[in-house]
Amino acid sequence: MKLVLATRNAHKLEEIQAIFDFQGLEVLSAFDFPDVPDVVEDKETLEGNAVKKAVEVAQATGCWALADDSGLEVAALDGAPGVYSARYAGDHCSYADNNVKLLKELADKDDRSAQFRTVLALSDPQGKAQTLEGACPGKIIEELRGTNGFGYDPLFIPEGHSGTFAELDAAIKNKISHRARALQKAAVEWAALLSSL
Ligand code: ITT
Repeated sequence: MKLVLATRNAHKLEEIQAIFDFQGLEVLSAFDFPDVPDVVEDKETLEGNAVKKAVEVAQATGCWALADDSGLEVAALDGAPGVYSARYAGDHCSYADNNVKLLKELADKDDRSAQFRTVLALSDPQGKAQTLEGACPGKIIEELRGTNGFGYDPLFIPEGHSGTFAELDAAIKNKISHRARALQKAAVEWAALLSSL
């Protein structure tokens, strides 16, 4: 059976494929279906957007689909950028623009604690979806460090480490990240379901 990873983010796709063993499934991604329209992420929660992405891609392709919606939640900013992490600095902004904006918003804040959170949604071809999540606590530093990864990685030090996600080896990020934790949970909770596809 085919499973479509409902993302057009190449970094995310690479991480999901490195973390999760899809045991015998033929794994495709949104890049393999150029005619499937981009999903508009207009929900107010990570859960809402994850379900929307999984359901729309499953219904459009006729395959099971797995979507990941992730965000950075900063305590001193009441959980922002959260569900708006991709476009924090405005529509069509770059990762660099978002990092500049985050540093500006945090300039006068002492509390630098934050977490990354991932919600995974798995949808059957008819659009029936289920979700689970993973989080990674840490803190936001005051200057960009490292070149690995993507997004806010150069500003985020995960708890228990001294390097940012962008300084740590990809293999370490892929063991401890929000995405890794959600996928580890999926491997347990959805094992029977995924192996029956
Ligand atoms: P898809 O919807 O196509 O999967 P996307 O980039 O829009 O791709 P999200 O909405 O889930 O994906 O991601 C929101 C943003 O959160 C993303 O653009 C990054 O800026 C940030 N982000 C997500 N995961 C991250 C990670 O592991 N490290 C750093 N930043 C991350």
